[in-house]
Amino acid sequence: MRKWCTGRMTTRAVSRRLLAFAVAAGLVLAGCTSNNKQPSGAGMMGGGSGYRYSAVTCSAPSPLPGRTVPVTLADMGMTQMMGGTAPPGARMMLRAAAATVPAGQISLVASNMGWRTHELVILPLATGAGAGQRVPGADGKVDETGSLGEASNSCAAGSGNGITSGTVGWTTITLAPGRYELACNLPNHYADGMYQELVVT
Ligand SMILES: [Cu+2]
Repeated sequence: MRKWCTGRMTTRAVSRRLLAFAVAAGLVLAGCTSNNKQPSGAGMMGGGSGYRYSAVTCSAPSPLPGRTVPVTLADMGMTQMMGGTAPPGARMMLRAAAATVPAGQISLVASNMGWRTHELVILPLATGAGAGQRVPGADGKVDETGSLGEASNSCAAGSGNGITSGTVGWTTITLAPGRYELACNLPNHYADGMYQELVVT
């Protein structure tokens, strides 16, 4: 702070303006965070983790067929301009509101509260395999063989070009008892932590 006070007049004025802007932006963000309902599992990330939970601008039809399972997609990006691009090591997350659901029709509703574009793919888990153990290829994506469906549309059901920041995508699938893995398979997103096991009983 001291260097701003000793800087030239013009630099000082600009710095003050930037500081005021940063403070204002911080207040706005803090307001958003406290007003928005935190998704279940958010506590695991700890307070002030840096994850952004933005309001979503659309919603899935209600009710959807079968059991509805909300899924939160989030990241610690900086701008919506990034689209789905993410380097290895970026922090992002995928959290389903339920870890166990009864077999049958299940509607997964994925809300993208992050900055980046995301998606939700439902993959079978092989016996003995755990979520997060798939090895991405050179393209940063995991093998989607056996996929049971996906929500990758903005404000719409089914497959598309991704769930853009602040929107919702959903899909209804029928799952037999077993273990499944919910994942975001945009490049590097799986390796960056976007996966969770879903047990169907
Ligand atoms: Cu993602």
